[in-house]
Amino acid sequence: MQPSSFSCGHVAFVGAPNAGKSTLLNRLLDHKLSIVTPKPQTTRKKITGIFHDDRSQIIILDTPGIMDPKQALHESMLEITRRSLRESDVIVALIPFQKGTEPYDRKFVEELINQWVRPAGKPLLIALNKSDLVTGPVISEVQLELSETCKPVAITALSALTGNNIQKLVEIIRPLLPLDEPLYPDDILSTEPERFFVGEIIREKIFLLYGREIPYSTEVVVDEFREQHEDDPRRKELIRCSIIVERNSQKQIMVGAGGAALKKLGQAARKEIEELLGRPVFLEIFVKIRPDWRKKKNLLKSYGY
Ligand SMILES: Nc1nc2c(ncn2[C@@H]2O[C@H](COP(=O)(O)OP(=O)(O)OP(=O)(O)O)[C@@H](O)[C@H]2O)c(=O)[nH]1
Ligand SMILES: [Mg+2]
Repeated sequence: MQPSSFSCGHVAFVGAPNAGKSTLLNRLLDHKLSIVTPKPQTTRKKITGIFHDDRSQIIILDTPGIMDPKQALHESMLEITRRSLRESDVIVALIPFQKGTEPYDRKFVEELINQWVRPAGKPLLIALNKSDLVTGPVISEVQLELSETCKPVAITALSALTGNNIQKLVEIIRPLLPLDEPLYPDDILSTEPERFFVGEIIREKIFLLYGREIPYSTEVVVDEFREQHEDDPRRKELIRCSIIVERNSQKQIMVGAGGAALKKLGQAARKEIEELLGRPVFLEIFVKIRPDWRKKKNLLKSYGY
């Protein structure tokens, strides 16, 4: 039986690309669910992660970072963020500290609050992330400034990277959740299927292993995911994926001399997919050219955007 003071609801994490939204989700879940890379625009779709403790169930919606859209893909990513804000009961705006003359990006925060958070009409919490990057009075100064300018229900500084102060975030979210019983069983971490995360792992490795435009010009499609028969635990699971690129020159970079780059990608991805699934897999990757896929609505739709 759940304690009578139980709270449950949906919380959207929003912010700039690279703010640390996915890192924070993973830290709260104590599980690597959402992919994280040092490059902006890593997350392209909504990732649902479910946080459990004995007094709460927080259904966290990790969203694509808000940017100026340059092509149809970006428009779709922003629509995913907009929809997540509508689906949420509470919004956590994740604002990272930055090194340099300005402690945070004031211009972006104004846009974030006025154009994204306010229209959604939900209670606003502000989490100042990357507090490990700054020292001295700047943390309390920024908290004070943003309390006055943005009028959030609550504000806290934390570090998703080190885990410092993340429990405090749970404490300020909990009283704002509308439901008094859980929506999901307590052993469920996400509502997305395994095959979605298989594609995400491959995308993460592309972001980490390839430079310049390559990560942004690629998409991963899981074509086949043949579940293993339970009565034969040694049989490898077959996963067939396509990496979509825009041009032949990108395909050549993707594959590399003698196939070396693609092999390295496949090895890195397979290792992590096996950790996720807890069983051996046979991973086949094909590289396909779809000119200008990021601009074509029908292709984007078929890739789930
Ligand atoms: N120093 C520091 N780095 C952090 C912190 N949180 C996240 N990062 C780093 O910031 C980078 C971006 O993190 P992500 O979690 O991918 O950021 P995101 O907001 O999900 O980015 P998009 O998916 O592109 O919108 C990674 O290199 C993280 O390791 C933090 O608290 N401190
Ligand atoms: Mg992310």
